[in-house]
Amino acid sequence: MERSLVLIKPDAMQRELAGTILSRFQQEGLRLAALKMLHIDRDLAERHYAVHAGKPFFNDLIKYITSTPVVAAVLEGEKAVERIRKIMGATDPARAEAGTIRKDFGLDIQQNAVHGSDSVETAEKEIKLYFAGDEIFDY
Ligand SMILES: Nc1nc2c(ncn2[C@@H]2O[C@H](COP(=O)(O)OP(=O)(O)OP(=O)(O)O)[C@@H](O)[C@H]2O)c(=O)[nH]1
Ligand SMILES: [Mg+2]
Repeated sequence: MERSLVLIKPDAMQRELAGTILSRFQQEGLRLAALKMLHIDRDLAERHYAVHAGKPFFNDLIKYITSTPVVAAVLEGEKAVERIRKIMGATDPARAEAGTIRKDFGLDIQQNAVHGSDSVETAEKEIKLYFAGDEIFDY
C-alpha cells in the first residue's frame, strides 16, 4: 500500500474544482487518508518545491502556489504514486492525455490544477510537510 500527497492548486481552487478533482481519484479506487485546506506560506512553498530552486520559473511558481488557499490530501492505494500521476496527466496540459485532470482542467504549464508526488520517497517527505502523524487515518 502506497501513499501520495495531492494538492488542489490555486487555479483549480478559484474555479471550484476541488471536489471534482478529488472525486476523480476516489472513483479510481484511491482512498482518502488525510484532508485539509491551508494557505501555503513562502517557507512551506520553498521547501515543497526545493528541487526547482534556481530554475527560471521558480519565483513565479512560489508566487502562484501561495496565491490562494489549497486543498491538501493524502491518498492511498496500491501503486498510488504512479496511478495518481497517470490520472493527473503530463505537467503541461497541452501535452496531457485525453481524460486526464490536467487535460480537462489545466490552464497552462504552471496553472495545471493539481500536484501529485513523483515517487514513493518524495511522497513520504511531502506528506510530512503537510500532515502530522495523527492527521492521517487508517480506517
Ligand atoms: N511557469 C512554469 N512553470 C512550470 C514549468 N515547469 C513546471 N512548472 C510548474 O512547477 C510545478 C512543478 O514542476 P514539476 O515537478 O516538474 O512538474 P510535475 O511533477 O508534473 O508537477 P507537480 O505535481 O506540481 O510537482 C509544475 O506542476 C508547474 O506548476 C515551466 O516550464 N514554466
Ligand atoms: Mg513534481
